[in-house]
This record gives sequence, C-alpha cells and structure tokens, in this order.
Amino acid sequence: MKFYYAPGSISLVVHIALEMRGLDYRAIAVDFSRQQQRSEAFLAINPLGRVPALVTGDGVITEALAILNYLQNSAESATDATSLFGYKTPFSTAKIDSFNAFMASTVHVSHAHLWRAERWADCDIAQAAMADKVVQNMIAHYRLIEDHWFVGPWLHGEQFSSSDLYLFVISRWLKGDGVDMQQFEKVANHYQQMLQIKAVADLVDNIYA
Ligand SMILES: N[C@@H](CCC(=O)N[C@@H](CS)C(=O)NCC(=O)O)C(=O)O
Repeated sequence: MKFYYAPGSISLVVHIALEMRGLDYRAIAVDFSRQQQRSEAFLAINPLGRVPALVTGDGVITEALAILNYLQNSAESATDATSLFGYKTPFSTAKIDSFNAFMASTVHVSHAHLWRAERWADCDIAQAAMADKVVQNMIAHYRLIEDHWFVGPWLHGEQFSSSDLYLFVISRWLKGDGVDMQQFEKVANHYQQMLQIKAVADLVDNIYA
C-alpha cells in the first residue's frame, strides 16, 4: 500500500493506525509548502487535493474516517486482528463512528476556519470573523468531549479504539488554535497516555515533529 501524508495534518490518525497494526506500506510525504497537494500527480490520486490518501490493491481510499474503517474491516477478516480494533458489537462500532464523524465533520472543520478560511469566503472581513470564532467553537467541542464523550481510561472505556487516535491528533492542534488543553483534565491526561505508545511517540518525535 502507498500512504500519502503531510506532517501536521490529520493524516497522523491513519499513520498511527498503520504503524500500530504493523502493516506493510510505503509512506509518501506531500509537501504543502511546495503546494504538492495541488500538483497534477497528486490530484490524480485525490482530486480534492487533500491528505490522507491510501492506495490499495483495489484502488484509492480518501478520507481518514474511511481509511480507518478499511483498516478495521481488514483486521476483522485477518487472523492477526489487534486490540487497536477490538470493539466488535454493532453499538460499540457505531459509537466509534459517531465520535470519529463528529471529529471529522465538526471539530476539524471548526479548526480549519482559522487556517483555511479561504475555502469558505473570499472577503477579508468574513475570513477574520470566522477566525474569531475558532477559540469559542473549539472550547465548546472539547467541553462536550470532556463532559459527554470521555469514558476513560480511553475515550470509549477500557478498550482502545480509533477514536483515541482522532482525539489525540486534533488535540495537538489546540495550542495553535489558541486553546489551553489543560482546562480539559481528561483530555490532557489522555494526551499524555497516547504519548506512551511507542508508535505514537516515534511519529510525533520524527515525521510529525
Ligand atoms: N475530510 C478529510 C479532510 C482532509 C484534510 O482536510 N486534509 C488537510 C490537512 S489536515 C489537507 O490535506 N489540506 C490541504 C489543503 O487544504 O490544501 C479527512 O478527514 O480525511
């Protein structure tokens, strides 16, 4: 498999999953500073010009959520299914999907209003107004995670899941968004817990430093 990623981006969610499962893949960096995500070569892989993208034997998969589900379904059919994807009941997998969809479609998008406002508005005043809402929105989302979603010791309880990857990666963006993670005690502890996982520490210290 070929895995297209960019440091600092949501691709870290998938990158950790690939590493934790010990899968055979080749990581290919997409250099945003050189606008490689808009190059003809990359647009042929993902016409949206975004990472992550995973090239499998069956074709390309885009969207972090879909790639995680693909890896999960592959693990279920494989004999080496690891504890990373240990939840199996319809309800528990739906809870994972529910949280991950919230992170992908709401929290990630709120964060992007600071960094990619040009996607939604051309006018400087509108872009500035969107940027001004980021702290308030991110705090509201994280309050919901802390008070409603978080079960502990992992997000959904005793069993680690792909939702822990999502929570960790987006939490890394809080500081840049102007939000102090320490106001969310469970999230801050979870962040430190995640850093104890070797695959996570290796990626964060090196490729995503
Ligand atoms: N919904 C997509 C979002 C992917 C996405 O927005 N990736 C960003 C990095 S976090 C990107 O590639 N941005 C490049 C650009 O906007 O030019 C997913 O969850 O995979």
